[in-house]
Amino acid sequence: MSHYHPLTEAEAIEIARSVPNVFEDGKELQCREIGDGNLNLVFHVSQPQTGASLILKQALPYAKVVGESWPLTLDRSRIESEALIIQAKLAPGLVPVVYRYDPELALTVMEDLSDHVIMRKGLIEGGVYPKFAEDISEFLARTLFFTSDLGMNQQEKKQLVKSFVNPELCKITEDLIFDDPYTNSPNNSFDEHLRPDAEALWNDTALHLEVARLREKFLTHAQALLHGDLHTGSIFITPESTKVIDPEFAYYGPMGFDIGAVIANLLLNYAGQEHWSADEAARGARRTYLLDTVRDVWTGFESKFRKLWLESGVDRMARTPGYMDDYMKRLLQDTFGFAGCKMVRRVVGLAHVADIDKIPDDRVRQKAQRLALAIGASLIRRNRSAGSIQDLIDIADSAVKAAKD
Ligand code: SR1
Ligand code: MG
Repeated sequence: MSHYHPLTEAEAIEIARSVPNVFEDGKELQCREIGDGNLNLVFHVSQPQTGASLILKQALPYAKVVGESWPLTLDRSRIESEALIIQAKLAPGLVPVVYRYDPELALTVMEDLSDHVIMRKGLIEGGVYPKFAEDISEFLARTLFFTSDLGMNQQEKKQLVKSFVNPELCKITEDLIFDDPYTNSPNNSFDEHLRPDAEALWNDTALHLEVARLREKFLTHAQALLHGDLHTGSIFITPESTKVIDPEFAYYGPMGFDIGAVIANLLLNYAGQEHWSADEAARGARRTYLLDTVRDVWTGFESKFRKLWLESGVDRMARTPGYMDDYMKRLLQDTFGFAGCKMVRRVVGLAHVADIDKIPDDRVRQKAQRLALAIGASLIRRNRSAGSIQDLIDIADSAVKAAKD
């Protein structure tokens, strides 16, 4: 019989103590539950006398953000630990080290990254991360390429597709990102001043057609093993280091979904600068930094992915002249579309982001929300005609200019 139960802090200490070569015997351990995400318990166990520490992450059998009325599989804990192990092999140093996975307790014991900050918080506080674009483009290029039919044995890939079928977590995305924001769903949540904007989204059938196409890709296009929830709350950062965490939404899907997630969250912070920058000059400079980062993420990803293709490609037909250029163009277009969907859902859907929600002044928050919606909707509308990352920068720039007029 399963001995699953949500751990107490005392039990977390006991488990942490049993991990070899971390803590010194006979010295006190302390524990705090620090989970501030939507789904899990996270225990930080430390030994003040030695400075050693660990993280224990335990899946709850329901979505914490909603409560016990929304049951959720514990298998996501297996998916997360297996994804972290694959990502560590493909992108060394860019994910936390996993020390132990306990399937019965749905528990992953991993490296403590408390010397880093959650990137969303860091960006809100004005942090500058010169290594981020290089690191995240490396993570994206290597994890996506080497789990795709371009970079791995295609029979072994099918086995991986099978073990990463993640129906419940995918359904969250299918509903919250690709359905609810476009209808009057009880899952939606938005400030009342945004009702006209939400209703416009519910009635925009041309937009729905684009979202339906992107939703179809998310449902059917098993292109690579995705992280599946790569927002800035899933990234720990310092100016020198980047660590991607929380791949419990991992599954085989379209690559542009991960790339779009990173870009969408940089752009949500860009919209939030209505409040987080002290004045117009600082706002302009900060937005330039964020757009430069967006550009560097895409161009870094593209050049690394193309290099991997040329040096490590396994598919003879993929060397057909013209195919790589066509593939990269489609990836860029998917990135636009998925980034747009991810922006819209964070304003009118169920789970929002602090970059915008924590803006205290109603009028300023409303401006940031409308800016995020305008950029998001444009990216969705224009996804299939996107030709370069400059098109995306232009969309973000013009939305800011239009908001000033
Ligand atoms: C019910 S879970 C809500 C959101 O939190 C996660 O981080 C995912 O983004 C999900 O959509
Ligand atoms: Mg998460």
